[in-house]
Amino acid sequence: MAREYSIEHTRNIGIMAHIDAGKTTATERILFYSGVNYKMGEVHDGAATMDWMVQEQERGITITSAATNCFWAPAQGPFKGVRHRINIIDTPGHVDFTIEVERSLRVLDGAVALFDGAKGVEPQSETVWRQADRYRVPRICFVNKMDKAGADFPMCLGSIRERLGATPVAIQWPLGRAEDFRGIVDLPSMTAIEYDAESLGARFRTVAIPDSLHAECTAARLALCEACADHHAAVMEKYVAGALEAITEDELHAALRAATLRFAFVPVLCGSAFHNQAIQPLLDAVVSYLPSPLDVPPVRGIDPSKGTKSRRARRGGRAPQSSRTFGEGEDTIGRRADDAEPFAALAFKVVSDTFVGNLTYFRVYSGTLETGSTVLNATRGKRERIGRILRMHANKREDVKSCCAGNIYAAVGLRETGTGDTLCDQKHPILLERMEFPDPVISIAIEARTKADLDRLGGSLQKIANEDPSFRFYANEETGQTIIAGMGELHLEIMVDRLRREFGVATSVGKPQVAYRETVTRAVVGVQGRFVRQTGGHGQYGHVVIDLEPGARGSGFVFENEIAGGAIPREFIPHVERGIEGAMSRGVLAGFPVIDLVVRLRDGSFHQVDSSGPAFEVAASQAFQEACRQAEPQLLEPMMAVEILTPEGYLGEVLGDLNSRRGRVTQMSQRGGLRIVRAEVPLATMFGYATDLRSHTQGRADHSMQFSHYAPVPQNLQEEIVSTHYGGYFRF
Ligand SMILES: Nc1nc2c(ncn2[C@@H]2O[C@H](COP(=O)(O)OP(=O)(O)OP(=O)(O)O)[C@@H](O)[C@H]2O)c(=O)[nH]1
Ligand SMILES: [Mg+2]
Repeated sequence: MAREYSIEHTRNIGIMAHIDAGKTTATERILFYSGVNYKMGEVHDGAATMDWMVQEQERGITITSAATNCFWAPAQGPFKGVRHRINIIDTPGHVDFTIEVERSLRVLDGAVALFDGAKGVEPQSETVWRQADRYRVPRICFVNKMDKAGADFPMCLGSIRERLGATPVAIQWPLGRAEDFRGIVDLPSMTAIEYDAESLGARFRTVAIPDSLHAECTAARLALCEACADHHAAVMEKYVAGALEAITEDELHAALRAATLRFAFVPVLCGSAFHNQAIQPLLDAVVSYLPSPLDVPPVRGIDPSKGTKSRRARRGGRAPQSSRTFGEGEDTIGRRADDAEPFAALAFKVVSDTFVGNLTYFRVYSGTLETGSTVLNATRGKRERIGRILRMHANKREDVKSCCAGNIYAAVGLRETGTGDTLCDQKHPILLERMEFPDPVISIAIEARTKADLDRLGGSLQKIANEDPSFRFYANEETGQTIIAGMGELHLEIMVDRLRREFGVATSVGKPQVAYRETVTRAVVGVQGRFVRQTGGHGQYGHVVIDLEPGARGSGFVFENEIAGGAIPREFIPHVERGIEGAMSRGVLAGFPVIDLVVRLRDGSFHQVDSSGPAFEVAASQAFQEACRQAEPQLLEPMMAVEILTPEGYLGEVLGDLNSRRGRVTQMSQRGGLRIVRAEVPLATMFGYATDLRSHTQGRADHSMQFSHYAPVPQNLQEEIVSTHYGGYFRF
């Protein structure tokens, strides 16, 4: 099969940043300049190609990550003039949709981190930066909104250094600032470029660097050469000799590429997406410095017939700590980004589409696949026939006959495949590392309005849950209500809206509730669980002895098997673990999920005839519940990291209000006339905060908040919650 573009000339990139930094606007410009779109879609007109959902268009925010692709031949750099295929994923900035960033990072090779030029690094940018660190995704930075009043490029470089702990190296310098912003100075070539407003920035011209900028740009180029010296012999030689003028553009581009791929530093560019300035050099930089699939290590997996690595249930509501793939080890298999290798792909997103049914997005790591062939879903041990393969442009699609290594596609009509599943060649099975998803922190009760609504409710919720692994639903057995749970108020609001519009299910909605957790505070040893039934013929027998101790916060559930000498036969051990996991979903204190503990299976006994897996499950569950009762259980509540930007004059009100919400201020700083307050506040007191803050400060303060960690609930509140919640609201 012929491939249109070699792997070397393919880029899979994501655009990520705090809410409203301009990711979607930048992506729209990319599609315009690369010739995919003939018109520019504006977010605030509800016309952006990438924000195609109604809810996105109404609110002017991105909710779900959208994939698209374009072609670009850079005007400079090591690949000058060579057409490249760029697959782009535009991600949402709002923290409630962080799952979208997480799953995108898993399948991308490189990323563009965007910043608001007047604000520098904002909280959600910090979060996505750490996520990208975890997945080892090389990145470049683009300081956007240089046309805004207060835009300050050096301030942004400083905040990248301080807040992200990264080493920013400017490769451009802004030409003018705020309303005077008109282009950039390209530091490797020391040329200034002005963008023409009439042609929406499509035309540009080279102008002389204004005298007023000469000193700044010369200093910035010196810093660039110094940073590049370590990554290129010729640059080093000339730098040491003081022959800065002699360092060529090509040498600098080569050094920049090497340094970016090695995570030595991050190149920083600037521009204004909205005013169509300096997007083309951003595309050049994507091709020049970000990796092709060949530049990242081969993906690793395990042979599915050999079972999974030691299991660890994460119930802490915390983002997973896993790396992109399994590490290199004896029992893992590597797959190079090569069409000749056996097929291996990861499904990272499932969308139910009104026209074509289930659309499963996947990233091909190795090999090729033709339509009509059958693959193995190694995660579920099921076969799937690939009837249609599509290449996606936001919500538009193009049929392709085959797909090849290093690209992103969507398959139509897969029945068995969920987010995070591995698809592979049946003859060469491989299981890539699963994705882990954060657990919901808030929930609300919903009730169908009519009988007809009720009939459709379950199926519709199931469809939404298939798409979004951070969304859950279940029935509250006590009240008969349906509970939906997710990452924040906005997340749930959007889901209720989707139920109504997409699925035609009208619901009434209750008040949001916090997803509490339970844990234990002291270690107990030698707790017995015994399940014995003597019924007529075949009986039941399971017996375990366990130790239980508190685990580190965020550690989830760790199970250690210390059975030696066959006190419990090997085949029953997984049942013991499953029994405990089951019991953990409903704690002994108030029925909330139990997290952060270590269970050690020490001893037990069995019966030659009567013992069975289910009997051991029951015994383990009983032992666990008893151990929890003895281990002083404690209620945990989600704590939010809140950042508030307020004019000095409202600081008193803001702090007083935080105090009344059981908040603890962790840091205060200043930027211009604004105070930045960072605090840790229990989620339970933060519902409706946006409205309250607006009224306290006449709409002049701004805030953002994200889940930080679980912390013990103060004793007096714990008693109150336990007495009102017993029966368990949450079962995930
Ligand atoms: N002044 C100015 N405004 C911009 C610029 N880029 C984007 N905007 C505006 O900022 C707002 C947010 O832009 P989006 O592109 O939706 O931002 P986003 O990062 O995609 O936002 P989310 O997807 O919701 O996280 C819109 O009103 C844009 O018109 C820019 O360069 N300058
Ligand atoms: Mg967006």
